Amino acid sequence: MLFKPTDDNQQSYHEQGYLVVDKILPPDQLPPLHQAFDDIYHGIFETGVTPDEVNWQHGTGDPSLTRQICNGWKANRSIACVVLNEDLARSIAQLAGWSGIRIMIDNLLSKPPGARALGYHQDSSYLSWFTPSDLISCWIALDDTTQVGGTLEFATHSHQWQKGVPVGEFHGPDDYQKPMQLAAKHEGVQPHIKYVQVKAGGGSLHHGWTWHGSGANESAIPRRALVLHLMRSDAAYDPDQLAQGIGPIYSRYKHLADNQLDENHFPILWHENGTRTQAIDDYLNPPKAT
Ligand SMILES: O=C(O)CCC(=O)C(=O)O
Repeated sequence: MLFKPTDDNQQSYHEQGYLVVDKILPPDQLPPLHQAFDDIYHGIFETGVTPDEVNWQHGTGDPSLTRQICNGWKANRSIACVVLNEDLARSIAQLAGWSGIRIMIDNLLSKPPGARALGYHQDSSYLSWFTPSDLISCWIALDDTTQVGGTLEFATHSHQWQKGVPVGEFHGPDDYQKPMQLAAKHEGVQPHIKYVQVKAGGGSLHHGWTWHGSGANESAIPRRALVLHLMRSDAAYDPDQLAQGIGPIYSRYKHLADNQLDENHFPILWHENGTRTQAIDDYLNPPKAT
């Protein structure tokens, strides 16, 4: 992994609510990830485990939508090698200023030429069923990205705006910026938009309350991205949120007797005291069949 945050990066991330990074992954890691995306969207799950959310498959998925799979790391080891990577996790934790970090969910997003937009949103308005509810996301471009190609975009400083509730459509809305424009109006500010335009292997990191979304892909090349949504290593289920209902997918991993997050589903990727989830390395390097 190539990304090592500097003090300036940290300051910029906390001020703006995001950081754009030229190089997160080396080029030789891209072809296995492209293959993994292809396999997963064709229903080929290398490990035999189905991802937690399969929102698009070849043959049945709406071709005009951006394709989405959640927790591809459970299905494919090329994805897992990035999502569970300790060096990357350490760098992300250092950027956030955390002493330990765990994966909450990954997202495999694929927006082929002609595919529609993804609506602006704040991740934490969907993903705050844990406490402390701090969230950081790492978005890794697997193709060169451009504004016309529907790259990720951020409203600068918007992590300091009001914490909203989910509004509008995520997949293929007519006016993808509308929820953010309304939020900006409520703040009394004119939004300043930053487009993440990087070479494949670059990307960005953003705060859980930063408004972001992406336009339609009006270019001739695909726009694939691997996204890691991460929480602090000391996060646990929030009983108040559980009582309100957090949906069937992530509540099913709740222990009967306590609120601890199960490390099989939410592994600790790095901690300054060395307590990375032990099973990760066996999972990434299974014994060879004889
Ligand atoms: O890739 C996109 O267009 C949206 C990504 C996103 O919502 C996220 O990284 O949280």
